[in-house]
Amino acid sequence: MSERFYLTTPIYYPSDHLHIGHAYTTTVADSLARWHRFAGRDVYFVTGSDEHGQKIQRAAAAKGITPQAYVDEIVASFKHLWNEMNIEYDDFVRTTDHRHHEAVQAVFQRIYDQGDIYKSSYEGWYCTPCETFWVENRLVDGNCPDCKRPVELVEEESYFFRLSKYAPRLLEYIEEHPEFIQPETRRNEMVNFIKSGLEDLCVSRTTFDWGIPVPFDDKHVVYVWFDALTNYLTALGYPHDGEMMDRWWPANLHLVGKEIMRFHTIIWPIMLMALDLPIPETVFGHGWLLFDSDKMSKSKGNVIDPVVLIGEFGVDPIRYFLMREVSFGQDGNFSRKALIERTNADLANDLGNLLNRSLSMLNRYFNGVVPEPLAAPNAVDQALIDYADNLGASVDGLLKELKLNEALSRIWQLVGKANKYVDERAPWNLVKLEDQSELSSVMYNLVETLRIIALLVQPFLPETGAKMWAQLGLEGLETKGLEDAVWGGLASGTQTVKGDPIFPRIEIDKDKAKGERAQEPKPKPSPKPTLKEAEGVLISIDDFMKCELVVAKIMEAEPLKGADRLLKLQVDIGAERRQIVAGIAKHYAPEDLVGMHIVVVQNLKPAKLRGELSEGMLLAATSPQGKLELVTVSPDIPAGSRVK
Ligand code: ME8
Repeated sequence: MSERFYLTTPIYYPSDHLHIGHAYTTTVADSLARWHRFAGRDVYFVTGSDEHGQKIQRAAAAKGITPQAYVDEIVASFKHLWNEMNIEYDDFVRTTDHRHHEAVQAVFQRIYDQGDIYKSSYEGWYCTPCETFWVENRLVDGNCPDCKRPVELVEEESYFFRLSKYAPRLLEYIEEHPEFIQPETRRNEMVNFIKSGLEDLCVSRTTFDWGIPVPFDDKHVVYVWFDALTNYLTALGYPHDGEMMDRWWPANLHLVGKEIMRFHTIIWPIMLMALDLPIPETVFGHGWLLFDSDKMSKSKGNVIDPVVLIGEFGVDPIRYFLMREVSFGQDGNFSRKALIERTNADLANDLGNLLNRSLSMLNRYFNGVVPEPLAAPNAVDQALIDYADNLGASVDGLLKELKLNEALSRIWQLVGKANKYVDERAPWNLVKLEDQSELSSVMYNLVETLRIIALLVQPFLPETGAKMWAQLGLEGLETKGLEDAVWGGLASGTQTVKGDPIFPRIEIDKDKAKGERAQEPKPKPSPKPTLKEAEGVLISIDDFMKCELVVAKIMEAEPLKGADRLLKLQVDIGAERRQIVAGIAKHYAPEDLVGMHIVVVQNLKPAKLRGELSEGMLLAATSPQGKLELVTVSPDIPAGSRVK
C-alpha cells in the first residue's frame, strides 16, 4: 500500500434523507481514513451528493419547489448527519458545485474530441430510481433487473460513449490487477457481465434539463452517472489543479455498495482509459445492511433513521455495531435487539467494565497513580504484554486487507484477555502480600493495556477513545500514532481520573415494548416535513380535515399479555366497532375506562402492536408530572360524532 491514501464513498442521492445503510458505508470509510492517518499515512477522504437527474427533478416537482431548493435542504441534512456521526471528511463534492460542472464538461469534451463519444439516437428502457439504461434482453419480467421496478421506454437523440471498444482492454486490466475489484465474488460477477457483451452507453438526455449541459450542445444534459462518477476527479481540482491530481490520483479505494459496482468497475475505468488517466487501485463493493433480512428501502417503509438512533444510544454504539456485526463484504442484518445486545456485551460489559474495575482498583491500591512495574513478568503477564504489543501491527495488516470486523474482533480479544487477566492475577489477593511489587506490575500492565486499547479503538470510536484517554489521565491523543501503541509507553506516576462508566447498560426490559414495535415493518412513512414546515407548522383547513377525529365509546378494556404498558380496547365509533391498542396501562385501570367517551383518529393506517391489530389512535395529553389523561367528551355526545 502506498503511503498516501485517497478514499471515497459514493455520493448519495438527495432524493430523500439518508438512512442507516448510507451511514454504514460512510462510517466504514471514516474509520479507515482515521486509521490510516493514525498509522502515519497521508489521507484524503471525500464524500458528497449526487444532485442531478430525472429522479431528483421529479421529486422536487412533486413538492412544488425548484430542484435546487430541494437538494439544498436535503444536502444540509446529509452534512448534519455526518457531523453527528463524527465523520471527518476532507472534501464534500456537490454535483451542483461550479467546480464540478467544469470538471464534467472537461471530461465530456475530451472524450468527445478524441472520438469516443458520438451522436446517435437512443431507443430503449430506463429505470429512473436506479438512473440506469437497460437493453431489452437484460430486463426481468419487463422490470429493472436491479430494483425490480417498472422501466420506462425512452426514445431520444443522445450522445453515446464507446464502452464496447474498451471491453477487451478492461478484461485484460481486471485479470492483471486482482486487487482492482474486491471482494473476489464481485470480480467474477463483473467479468461475466463484461463477457456477456457491453453496449455503447447513452451519456446524454434531452427530455429533462436538471443536469450539466453537454458543452457543445446545450439541448442535452450529461447522463447522471457520467456526471456523478466524475466527482472523484472534481475533488482533486480536475481539470485545473495538476498538483492535486499528481499527489492523489489514482484513488486508492472507492468504497461502494454492491449494487453500484457495475458503474464503478466498468463505466468508470473505461472513462478513465478514454481520458488516459490511471485506474483506481481498488473498488470494494460491500454487502447490504438488511432489516429483518429484507433490503431497506423507503418504499418498503423499513428504513432506520440514524439520527434517531444516535439520540437514543449515542454515536459509538452505532459505529461499533455497523463495523463489528457485519462481515465486511457480505450482507448483514440490522435489528434493534442485536444493537442492544452488542452494546451491552462488548461495550458495557467487556470494555466499559474493564476500564471501570481497573481504575477502581488503582484508586483503592495506589490512589489512582500508575505504579512502577517492579516485578519481572511471569508467563501470564508476558502473554498479555505480547498480545498488546503486537496488536497495532496486526490490526493494520487486517485493515489493509479491508477485514474490518476481524480487526475489531482482534482488539476485543485484548479486552477479553485483560478481563481474564484481572481474574487470574487477582490483585485483591496480591494486595495482601507484604511485597507489593507484583501488585504494582499487575496494575501497571492493566492500565498500559487500557492505554493501547484506547489508542487502537479511537479511529473506530472517536468519542470512546477520547473518554478512555481522559480517564487514564493522558493528554495529546490527537498527536499519537500507531508507533505509540507499543508496550511500555505509559509513564509511571500518571494520575488517572476515574469517571462515570463510559457505556451504561441498556435495560432490555425497558426497551422491549419499544423495540418490538420498532422491528415490525412500519407502514410507509409520510415524507418528512421540511425544515421550514417543522419550525412553524401552519396547515390549511383541508390538511386538518384529512384527519378524521370522532367520538368513541369504550366498550371493553383489558391488559395485553406480556406488555405492561399496553391495554387492548374495543371501542364503538358509531358505524362500527374497532380494536385499539394504547400505551395507557400505567395511567388507567381497564375497568375505569369502560363507558368513557373519548376522541380517536379513525383514519389512521392500522398497525400491529405485540401481534394485536390496532385500528385507530386515541387522543391524550400528559401533565408535567407525567400523568397521562385521555381527551373525553360527555356521554351526551354519541359515538361516531365528528370532532372538528
Ligand atoms: O447510488 N446497506 O446513491 P444512493 C448498505 N448516487 N449500504 C447501503 C444501503 C444498505 N441498505 N443503502 C444504501 C447512488 N447504501 C449514487 C452513487 S457514486 C458516483 C453515485 C449505501 O443514495 C451504499 O454505499 O442510492 C450504496 O452503494 C449507496 O448507499 C447508494 O446510495
